[in-house]
Amino acid sequence: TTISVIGLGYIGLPTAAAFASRKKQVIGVDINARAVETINRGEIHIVEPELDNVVKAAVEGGYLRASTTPVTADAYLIAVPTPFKGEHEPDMVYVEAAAKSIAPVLKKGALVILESTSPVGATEQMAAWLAAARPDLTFPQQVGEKADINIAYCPERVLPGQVMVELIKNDRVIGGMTPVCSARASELYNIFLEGECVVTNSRTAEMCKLTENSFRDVNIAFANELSLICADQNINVWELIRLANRHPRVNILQPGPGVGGHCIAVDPWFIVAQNPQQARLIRTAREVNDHKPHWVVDQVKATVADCLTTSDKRASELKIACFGLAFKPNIDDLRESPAMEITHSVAQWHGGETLVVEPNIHQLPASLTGISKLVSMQEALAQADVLIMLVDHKEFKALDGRCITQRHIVDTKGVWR
Ligand code: SAJ
Repeated sequence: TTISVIGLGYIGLPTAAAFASRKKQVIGVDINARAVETINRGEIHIVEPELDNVVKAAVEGGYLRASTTPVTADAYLIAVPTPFKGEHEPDMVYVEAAAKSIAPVLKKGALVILESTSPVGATEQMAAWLAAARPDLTFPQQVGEKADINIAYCPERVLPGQVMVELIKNDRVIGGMTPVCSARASELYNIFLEGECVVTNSRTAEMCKLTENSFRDVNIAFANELSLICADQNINVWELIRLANRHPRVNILQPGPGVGGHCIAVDPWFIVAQNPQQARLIRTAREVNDHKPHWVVDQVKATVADCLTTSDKRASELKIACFGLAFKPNIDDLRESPAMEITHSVAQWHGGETLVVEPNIHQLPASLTGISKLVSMQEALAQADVLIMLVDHKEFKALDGRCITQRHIVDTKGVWR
């Protein structure tokens, strides 16, 4: 079996490597020539624990190679991004381009799997693009089980930072366009999967992926809303949640500076875009979570004002230290990070110096250079008048509370309570 993975990013590359590690011939395809070169050298262009070793072994063993042009294969897995277009609408251009790029090399008997997070109906749409490009072949939407090409939707559900473990251990939802499509897709994933393949149709599988991330978003929104209410009522929200969670049927998540990353803050909008009338709770949860960084910035402004009333310093002499930039703890990923958004707003607003502590990076991102300064945790604690805790990195949690002499603190993660 030859497997071709289209899109060698955070999902495609680990998946390609997982198949190759089971001694399958894998050809990864990406439009990014530099990523292709890097992979062919046995190296990786993304940060993910353990991925480097698996890719290196797969390339050296001759099981994995990358290319910028599509090739004929027995199975295709499409793992390209589905970003927004306009106001929170899913943009299917990359899926469309991927489908159209494999269409000319598609041979009778091939299996095509879509893994990208997609709106409901995307797999049928992809099948239509393929059918339009290849009138000489038959597809499941035309002839059902007699089709020359099998098509399925099988969403990824791995947690960044634990991809190589979750890819193999997690159960997998398999949404074939027909039962045979599902059976073939299950057989393919069973090459490396230790979790179970759970079979359904493509529309349910598409909705399932969106549902999982919306569930998490709604639950985080509940925690974030509680944090606003508790601040107003002078109640410690972390203690409150700890107590409420002692109830056998209550399990509240943790509030924070907002919701970041490329999935939880995006996928719920795909549901809202398709069902704006019905998806009221899902939309509101998104709005609650997106509002949280603005609320934190207001808290910072109020805390700085408070600090000024008790200090003999002028505003331009005050130093503010922001702890953490990443979108969640113990990673270096700054994209779509509420901590970045808050730090940027604070640094632009504040007349004095803004210090940044982020143990996982060595250099500030471009948007923060010139308006803030990357310093060590010790420097920030020694110099700053106001502390803002944004990400509960292990280094910050390990800090001895006696090192903190500041009285003016905004703690969005309850680390320094
Ligand atoms: N967060 C909170 N409070 C919490 C938990 C998380 O504020 O109690 C915040 C994080 O700080 C972060 C954001 O939510 O800013 C998202 O982080 P996350 O760890 O919940 O999720 P992601 O984005 O890293 O990965 C999610 C996972 N989905 C679910 O857990 C349902 C992962 O399994 C998916 O594969 C991934 O999205 C994806 O690719 O869709």
